[in-house]
Amino acid sequence: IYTEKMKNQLFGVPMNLGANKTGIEFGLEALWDNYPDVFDEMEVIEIERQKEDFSVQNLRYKNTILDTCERVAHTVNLAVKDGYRPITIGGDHSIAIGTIAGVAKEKNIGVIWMDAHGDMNTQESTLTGNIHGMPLALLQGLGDKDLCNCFYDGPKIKSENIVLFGVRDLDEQEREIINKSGVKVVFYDEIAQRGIDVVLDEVREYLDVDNLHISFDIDVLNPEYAPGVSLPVRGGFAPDDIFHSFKYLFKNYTITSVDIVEFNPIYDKNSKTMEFVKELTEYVKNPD
Ligand code: B3U
Ligand code: MN
Ligand code: MN
Repeated sequence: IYTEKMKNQLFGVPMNLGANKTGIEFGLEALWDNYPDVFDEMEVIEIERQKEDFSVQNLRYKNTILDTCERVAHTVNLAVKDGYRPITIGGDHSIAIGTIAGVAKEKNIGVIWMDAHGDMNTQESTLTGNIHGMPLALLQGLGDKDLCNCFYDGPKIKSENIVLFGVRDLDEQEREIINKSGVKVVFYDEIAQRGIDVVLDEVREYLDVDNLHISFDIDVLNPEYAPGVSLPVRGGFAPDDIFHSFKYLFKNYTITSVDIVEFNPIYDKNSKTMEFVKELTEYVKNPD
């Protein structure tokens, strides 16, 4: 049978303020320069700096991040309405506040959040004040009200429809927030011990949705393979594990949308990370 392939639309968001780290904003340019055939048609959503209240230390650059995410949500939403699968390249992970809001307004989605971190801090629990450590909480309606109400008021995703995958570094209070929320956490160690196929089947059984958004933080990889991230964490996946998981997810769900975030070319070695991002983007653009 002939099934029509979903058309992709590639977006780029050169945001680094959520990580408060230099380098992430150069990721898109590096990809563009090195692999023009893959990233040619990427539409860039620019950062427009807003006035910030710098006495606020626990939500750094909140106003600019909110403004950017509102525009990201709007753009992604139009793409979804037009029948496209938006693929958004970061930028830091704060941009997922926008991408997921844009998709969730149209579709009932589950989210698999592949990350070494939990990204479930709030302005009360954060130790860094960096908003890229908070998006998954905000999307469930936990944390700063303005950010929670990005694009439209209220929570975007039900906690029971979220799986955190590959985690190996949680802050103490963040762990409590996660446990209370009911989000399913699959730690990297468990995947390494029990095997990725067993765990993926369990995820499939648990996440009882048709539509799935993949939010992929490159630091879920072992830094040996992907050193080009702002906050490397020991351990983690090899690229083959990731392609295997993506294939499984594309086979078992309708993948509505994908984020690929946190590429920082300043810390890359021999372009390893950049090449991985290129290959993953190619796969998502043309999954088999
Ligand atoms: N949990 C820490 C560290 C962190 C979160 N996400 C990343 N790093 N990439 C925080 O800042 O909230
Ligand atoms: Mn992240
Ligand atoms: Mn991370």
